[in-house]
Amino acid sequence: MSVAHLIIEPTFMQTRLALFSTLPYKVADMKSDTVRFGRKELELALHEMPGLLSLREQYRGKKPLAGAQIMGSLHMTIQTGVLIETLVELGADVRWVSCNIFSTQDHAAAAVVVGPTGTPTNPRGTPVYAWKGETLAEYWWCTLQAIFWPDGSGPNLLLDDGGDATMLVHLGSEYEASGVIPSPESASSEEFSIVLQLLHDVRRERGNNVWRPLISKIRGVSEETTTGVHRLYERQTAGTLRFPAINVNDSVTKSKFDNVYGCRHSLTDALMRATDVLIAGKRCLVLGYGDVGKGSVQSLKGQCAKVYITEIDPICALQACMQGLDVVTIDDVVGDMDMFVTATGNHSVITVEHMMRMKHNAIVSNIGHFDNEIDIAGLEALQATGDVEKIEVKPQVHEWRFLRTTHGPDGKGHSIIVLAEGRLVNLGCATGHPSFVMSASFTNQVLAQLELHANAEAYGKTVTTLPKHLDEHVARLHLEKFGAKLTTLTDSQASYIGVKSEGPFKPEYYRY
Ligand code: NAD
Ligand code: 3DD
Repeated sequence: MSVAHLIIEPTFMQTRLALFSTLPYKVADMKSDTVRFGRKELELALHEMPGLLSLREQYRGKKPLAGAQIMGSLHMTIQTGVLIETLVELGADVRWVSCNIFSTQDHAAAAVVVGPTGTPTNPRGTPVYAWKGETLAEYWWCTLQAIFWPDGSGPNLLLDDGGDATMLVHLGSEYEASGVIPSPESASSEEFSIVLQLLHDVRRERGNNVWRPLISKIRGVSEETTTGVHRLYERQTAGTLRFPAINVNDSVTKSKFDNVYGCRHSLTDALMRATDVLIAGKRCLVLGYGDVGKGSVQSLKGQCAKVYITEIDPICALQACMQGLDVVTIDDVVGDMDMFVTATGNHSVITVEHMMRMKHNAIVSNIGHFDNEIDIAGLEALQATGDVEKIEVKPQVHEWRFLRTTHGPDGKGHSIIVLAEGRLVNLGCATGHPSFVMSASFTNQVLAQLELHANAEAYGKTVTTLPKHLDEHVARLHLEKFGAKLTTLTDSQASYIGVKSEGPFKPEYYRY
């Protein structure tokens, strides 16, 4: 056997996957039935996504995104599949990963890889590196594969959800410039130690000039969610943002719809699929009463739960009072609640101490972007010392049994039921928001990508939102589905309220 056959590609951590693989995609399965199911659901979803359908019709045959190389890091669901195929129809070259280890819908990933004209044995779709149940090392391996095109080039646009892709390219180039990559052992979390290991391995493989050339070609990013936007504004304030960013989350037709009505639909869907527990009459604590918290409360109240909230912000707290909600602190009520839902975008909102005081079999979940809202790491530390036992009920549903408490059955330890390992429950234990809601979010994403592709350099290294007339356009595209009929302003009415009869209908400072 020649020596060449003995050269073993270095693999990334325990993934047994080559750091720079030549895999054209990696998904859970490419069985014909999986692909057929995914394609059928993509077809059905498109009918429920009038905004994306309208963009495809508007730009049919025009390819306005020709030349765009878009790397996307956003939950690989059926709805995201429609987004991806819209970007491709508009001329973009796309590579994709999910932004969460549990949110991929495997039939969506498979159908997107095959594409509308391909077959499982001859895929002609979009390279996707995502499968439900990735390990953290596999997740970051996927991100690395999607960032590099087969010709070694990188993206010129990012489409991000939570900021992981944006963070990786920024940290990679910053550590190259400083010449030092912190040691993985110095990381404050298991996940960040994996990121650092990835950067070390890339430098070992390809040297110290990989990320700076790559980031220099990235013209901009469009960011999907609140937490990712927060990270972008932090970089803008610190002066470390390397390219313009469009904050898609704060398009009104995204955050006041997806974050509210999407969570209203998908939270109880997830709780029911995960536990089959009756929600009616149960005492449920929603932590955070922002857009997602408001939708989550509506979701639970829709099932006649008794809902309480926690807040730090007096305005949101007052809003809750006006909705007849009790505004409490978790410390005061933790032992009385049957269910917990964190929706703060903050960290350590539910601590191990809180979980030790919870009722037996209390259900604990998070609907915020990251898994640090609930102190899962703290639970794992107790598991390591033998104080807590983790029992899998089914994937993404675990009983954590405390062995030292005495308020469980027969005076023994109590248990809690943690969903999706503290990751966002609506995508980990269900399929997330419905297509119609995601249509508004993703119409904003496509408009943002079109704007960046056409005019990125005009923005500087800033975070901006799309103009109001586009927000109103997105809303308009979705009214017909409901049979809604708008009233037309007369000229005198328009001048009376100081707007144009064709809009925008609100001043910039208007809060919806
Ligand atoms: P938001 O800023 O509107 O709301 C968060 C609220 O939490 C704020 O009102 C804030 O005052 C409050 N808060 C912060 N720290 C708190 C604490 N320690 N205790 C109590 N309240 C606290 O943000 P949002 O748009 O509602 O998003 C919340 C999170 O959900 C973000 O991480 C966002 O990325 C994510 N998100 C998830 C989905 C999903 O489908 N799962 C959809 C949209 C957004
Ligand atoms: N998110 C919720 N449901 C989703 C779905 N069906 N597909 C893709 C993403 C989905 C998350 C979004 O709400 C995202 O916009 C966010 O987290 O803000």
